[in-house]
Amino acid sequence: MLDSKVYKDLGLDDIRGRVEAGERLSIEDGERLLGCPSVLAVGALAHEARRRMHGDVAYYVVNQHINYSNLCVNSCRFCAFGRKQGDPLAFELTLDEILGKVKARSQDPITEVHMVGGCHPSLPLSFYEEAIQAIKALRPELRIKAFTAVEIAHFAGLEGITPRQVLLRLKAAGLDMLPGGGAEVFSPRIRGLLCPEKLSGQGWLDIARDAHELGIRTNATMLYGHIETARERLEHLDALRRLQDETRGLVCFIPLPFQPANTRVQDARPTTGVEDLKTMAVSRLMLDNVPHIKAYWVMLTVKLAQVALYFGADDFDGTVVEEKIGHMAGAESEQALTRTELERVIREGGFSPVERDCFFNEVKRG
Ligand code: V47
Repeated sequence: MLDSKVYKDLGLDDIRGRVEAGERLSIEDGERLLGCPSVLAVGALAHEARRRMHGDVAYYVVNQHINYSNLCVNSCRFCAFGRKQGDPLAFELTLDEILGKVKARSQDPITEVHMVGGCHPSLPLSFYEEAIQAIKALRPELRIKAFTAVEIAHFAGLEGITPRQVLLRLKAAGLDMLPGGGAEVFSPRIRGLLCPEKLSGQGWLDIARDAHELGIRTNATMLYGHIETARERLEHLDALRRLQDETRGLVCFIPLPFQPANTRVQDARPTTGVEDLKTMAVSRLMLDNVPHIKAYWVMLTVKLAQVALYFGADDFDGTVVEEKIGHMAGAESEQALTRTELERVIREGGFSPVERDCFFNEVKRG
């Protein structure tokens, strides 16, 4: 933390005291931090909270993203990935093609497959069960983090069963965890304007709760930097914090800066670095019960993600290899990082790299 005089001058003395005492911050505290003109003062508070939880460790994972299809029944205005049938950029992988992607990486020390797609109009749940089973048969040591709460709700609708039943079937097939996508901003106002067909914010939270109750842990995201207010961001964080008080099932939170290219959000501009760092820091400070905060380099760029490790983030995500959702929306980052590159960026940032699996268990290599 910076000198107490700095916080006194900024009118944030009370918040500094609460962070020092490990007390919970209110939504209003969060608004004051987001509005604070000194990104360093806010960042130093978040760094203190981060250091208490994780010391100088920064985590990364050796993973592989697989997008099985971008066909989507929804038309979210912020999304450049989803396509309708017949669109020249629409794609759909067969089971063999999904397995081909896993086989192509069989020499790499991957521990996690992150698999998501759009809300495909017709693929049955059995397709996803078979995909999970086949990947596990090929490489039993892999953890499969797949299908957002939005996809789970969609599968349930197609099959005429409950999201809980979908989760149970996927778990039985070998699903280890749900990724954090689809949360966007929970505000009904924002969803009405940007993604009216999508599962509601409350629906997202309910499915995450179902998953946690069934022993399936999840991540959570927030897509920010479009038309949401500071208050709506903070209410989103507060909703996640309340869910976590109930279930303890959230592993990692990922603030995603909106990438505007090829989207239908009017007058949208990319976020700025200071906005990204403040949002990261406020996320760490508000989500006092969520163990990990991810600097997702794909959306932030590698350089800003490295700096974000001083603003509350403790995780760098992973090698990724082939990313579509951010890059179709103009993300300027690389497609992949090697383990050596990830470790170098973390180490040169002044942190100790620790390889983890999807649950943040340390991976020890012989
Ligand atoms: O749900 C869509 C977002 C998410 C854009 O759980 C956009 O470990 C920026 O959830 N600009 C998918 N973001 C990515 C995601 C994720 C990524 C890495 C790790 C994990 C994890 C989860 O991307 C979507 C949506 O919120 N998104 N369009 C866009 N134009």
